[in-house]
Amino acid sequence: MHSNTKQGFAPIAAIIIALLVIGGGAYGIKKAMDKKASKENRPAESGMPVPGTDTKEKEVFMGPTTLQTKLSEQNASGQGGQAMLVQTGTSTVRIIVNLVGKPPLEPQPAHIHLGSCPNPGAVKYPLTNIDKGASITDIPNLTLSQLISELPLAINVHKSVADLKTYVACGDIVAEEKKEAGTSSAMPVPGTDTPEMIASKEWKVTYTSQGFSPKTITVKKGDMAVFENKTGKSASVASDEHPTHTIYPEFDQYKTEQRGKTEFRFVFEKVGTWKYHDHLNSTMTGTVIVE
Ligand SMILES: [Cu+2]
Repeated sequence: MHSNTKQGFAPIAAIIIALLVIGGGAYGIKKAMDKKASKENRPAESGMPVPGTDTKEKEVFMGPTTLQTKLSEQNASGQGGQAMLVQTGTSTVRIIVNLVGKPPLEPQPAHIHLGSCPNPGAVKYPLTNIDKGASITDIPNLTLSQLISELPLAINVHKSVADLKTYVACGDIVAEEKKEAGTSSAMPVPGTDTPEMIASKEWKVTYTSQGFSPKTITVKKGDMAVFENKTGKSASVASDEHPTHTIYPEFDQYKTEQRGKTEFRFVFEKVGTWKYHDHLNSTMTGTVIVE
């Protein structure tokens, strides 16, 4: 009896310890997964788009906070629109700028400036150049509340790299959370009042030594694909055919300011089936179907 009790104790203690370890491990894994989830964007995770299901950025993250900034036309540019500022994790703010009204073919620099429109001050946070009316920027180590504490700030869009002095659109960031219902919130935009067309999506393609994944993505016209090079080697995403890239000549990382970067962002404005490759390793291929 006595020895039985002793023998029985050891396995029970072992089970308790095991449970504690498993529990602790699971907590750690969950934390890691939460972190990971916050870094990845939804389209890449969910794979193919489901027509009709409008997956908004704000549904992706726990406790999202979104600010909406109206960008007003400056200097009779014919361009205006909006910026969405979304907290996409514990310490990243994503800024999605969409302009409507005859976007020029050349990239347009944009920044968050100190101060207010129409004459904001120094650049506080540079944004991704606006390409054909759209740009997405992730600012790490920043929260929306921190950003709000730094107000007044303004989002300002410049005419071109060559003509930074001419402002084409500007909007003061306001610390008012975007209301769920009023997606359009009656934002007047030059030349249009269809705010629906503003919501463009971002699709992630990861490039590893195994190739591009997903190998084929189906996007909507105006959506942005983000090609992330995780091969550890130089790569350059380019439209077929190698080496001339004439099928979709604009779709060529090397020709953009993102040349040599590990991330290539491109907005697909042409409907069609676009095969591409890594120009530095042309056996690695993928396809973007633009509907
Ligand atoms: Cu090539």
